[in-house]
Amino acid sequence: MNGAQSLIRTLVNCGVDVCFTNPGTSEMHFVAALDDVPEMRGILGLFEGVVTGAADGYARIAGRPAATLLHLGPGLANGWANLHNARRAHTPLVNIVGDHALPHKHLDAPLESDIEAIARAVSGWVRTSTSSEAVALDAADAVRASMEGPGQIATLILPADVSWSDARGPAEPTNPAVAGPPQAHRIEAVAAALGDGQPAALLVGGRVVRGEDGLVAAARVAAGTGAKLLCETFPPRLLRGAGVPAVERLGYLSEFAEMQLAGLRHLVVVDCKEPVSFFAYPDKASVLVPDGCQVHHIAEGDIDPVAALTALADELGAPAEVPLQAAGRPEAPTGDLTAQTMAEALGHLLPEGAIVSDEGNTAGLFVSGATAGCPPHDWLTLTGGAIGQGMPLATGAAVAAGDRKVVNLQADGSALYTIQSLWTQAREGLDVTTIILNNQSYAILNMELARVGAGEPGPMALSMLDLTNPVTDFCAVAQGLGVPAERATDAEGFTAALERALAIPGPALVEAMLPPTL
Ligand SMILES: Cc1ncc(C[n+]2csc(CCOP(=O)(O)OP(=O)(O)O)c2C)c(N)n1
Ligand SMILES: [Mg+2]
Repeated sequence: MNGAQSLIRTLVNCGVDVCFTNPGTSEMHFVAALDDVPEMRGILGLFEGVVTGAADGYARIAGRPAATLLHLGPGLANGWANLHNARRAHTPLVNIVGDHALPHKHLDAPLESDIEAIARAVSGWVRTSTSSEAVALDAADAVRASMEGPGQIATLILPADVSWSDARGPAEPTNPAVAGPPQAHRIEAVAAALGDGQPAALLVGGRVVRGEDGLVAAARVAAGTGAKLLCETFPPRLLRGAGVPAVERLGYLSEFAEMQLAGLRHLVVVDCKEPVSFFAYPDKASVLVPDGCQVHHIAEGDIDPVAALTALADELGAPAEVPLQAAGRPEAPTGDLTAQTMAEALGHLLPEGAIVSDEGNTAGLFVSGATAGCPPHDWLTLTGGAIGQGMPLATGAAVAAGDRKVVNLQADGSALYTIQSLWTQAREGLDVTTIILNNQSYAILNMELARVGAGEPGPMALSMLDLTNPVTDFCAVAQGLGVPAERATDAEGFTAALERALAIPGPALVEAMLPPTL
């Protein structure tokens, strides 16, 4: 057994049996070893941003890490933006980054670079494996590290000679530390503070909103105190729909978020960050917690946030029954195809148990409202603001999804960063319905241009935000990458095309032609 074989066998022993890859020469022993360990499913992505985003999407749904295989520093750097999003999502993810053989490194061959430096900026754990005898233990450590706390990125750098030299054999898994129980004094103090009758809100995210237990615990606290229930702006995975406690997401626009938080005296923050505005704007606040509002944390460090919220609800004597989202879908829309009618069509048709990868950006504004009463589904969002995530995330989610349908709500500009995700979807037969929101614009940047006070834009400035020359033909692109596609120009046509696409048990794409602004 060589190092690569012992590494892959160890990953499988540790429960990592999907590897999204984009390999090169230094990873050829790893690639060859895939046939020796048939339990490992290798999935090729045609750009590293697809590979890393897919690994993120996979873990958000599977609840356990996938591996990536990346080619030295440049491969890792190409995949970096979606690793940034995964880091923000606290996604467990194991990168295997190939490197030159150790005796080759000092020669400064063309692909030599400081891989550890690039890796450290997104990884909670980084190690370069230095011998084929140690690589199995290194791999087991990497998997364990990826699952530490809420989840993080672990990067194992794999020199080519560590892959090709003789190894002892695979290693067994080691367990991550389990989350600690809630701290009674903390819970009692927050319960007492919330008892003062002043305006309060709960801001929850991360693990709290992934599943029913957390959402019910949060809704109980809200019901028991009269506190408002809010969710972080971009949760990694939000369970929502009919019969599920509904949470209101904090707005992306700081003006809107400030209105949601106005007048609060207590803000209990659980498994997410205290709210700050996405960007700084001249003469506007960056910190969104209102003056005079006390911020409380009940589950810092390694404490299980759902257990802490449940303990708080119990401490408050909160009711067991909480308000649940009522069922309901919009009627099939008619007339012009707009962001609003597109949203209604999706709400009309969204399948039960769907997984939505949402990179809809401005044209997706009304979708949350239109789908609120649909049967229960999971919503995956752009956690780190680095666009080009939606299509890779949908791809990886579909690998983990079993028989659940994945719907990718995808803005046009962001689609064009990682459009080759479609090829992987076609090759693997993944059940993803992509809705391209073709507004032929970087619409949000037109809005931001005005908001930042950059002055009256000239024609050159405006052309930097305009995608009309030429207008992308997404149907042609999709078909070229092996995915059937239809273009829709009115509400009835879109609804019918979406219904047909959803009925296909594999990838399909609908291109919604939308006005350039909402
Ligand atoms: C990696 C990365 N590059 C650039 C940006 C800046 N950026 C933010 S939104 C945007 C354009 C989005 O356009 P589109 O996806 O079509 O959505 P729309 O604004 O039209 O709704 C760009 C370029 C970013 N957020 N991330
Ligand atoms: Mg656009």
